[in-house]
Amino acid sequence: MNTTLTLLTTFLLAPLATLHAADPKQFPPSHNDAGWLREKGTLIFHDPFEREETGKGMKAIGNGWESATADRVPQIKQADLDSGILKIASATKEAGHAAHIHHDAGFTDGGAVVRFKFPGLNKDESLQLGFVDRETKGIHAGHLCYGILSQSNISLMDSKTGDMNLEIRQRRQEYLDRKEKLPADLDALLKTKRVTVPWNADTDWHELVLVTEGDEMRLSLDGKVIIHHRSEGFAHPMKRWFSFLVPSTVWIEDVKIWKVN
Ligand SMILES: [Ca+2]
Repeated sequence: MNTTLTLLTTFLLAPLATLHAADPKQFPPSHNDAGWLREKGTLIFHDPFEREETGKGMKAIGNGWESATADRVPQIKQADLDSGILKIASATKEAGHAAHIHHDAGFTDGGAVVRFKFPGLNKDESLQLGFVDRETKGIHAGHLCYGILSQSNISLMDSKTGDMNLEIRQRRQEYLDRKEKLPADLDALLKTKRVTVPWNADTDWHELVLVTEGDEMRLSLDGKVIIHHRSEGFAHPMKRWFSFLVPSTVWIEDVKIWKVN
């Protein structure tokens, strides 16, 4: 086999999911998504959380925040507004679901800028944030696409054409129920919908920027693109809600949502 062919074969055999992992050559330090949003976009929502909540439930956060999980445990306080910080502590066990809050967004290209920290109150603190459209059929609960931060890595996921597509979800569930390995074609398909990079979580404040532009999604931390991926679901024409899913504890001090178009 000649060298060209060997290289080509190596390229073709490389796992698809790793091909679009963050490449510093493609995103030099001068590429700044917060700047892109400010320059090209319109600020459609801003919440600095400088107020006190009006009651116990997650809907008491005010300023248009809603929660699909608040009514499961109305007696437990899962969101506390304290000194300009939204402190989320999920009653995951009691509610049978991680705390979920969302706010209207409404863009095709654009994104969110979030100041957050893991307070270090629990092990395995994680944060999933992204976009939802419950008005489009064929997607479980309208889940479109997400950035997911765990203690050891950060992922981007196209759920719309991946694990939350109703046909894919149903087929996958049959194997999960039987505790069987996914068939190769399904496994390979799902791997193209998600990319992951290693990351070490800490308890500092960070500025997170999550954007979609065409079929690309990018996640930046403190001014640098950490991970990006291209997948057809990211191009969904209507990111109707911006949502947080918090299984444990997370503090958020500022949220901005920008529409580029
Ligand atoms: Ca604040």
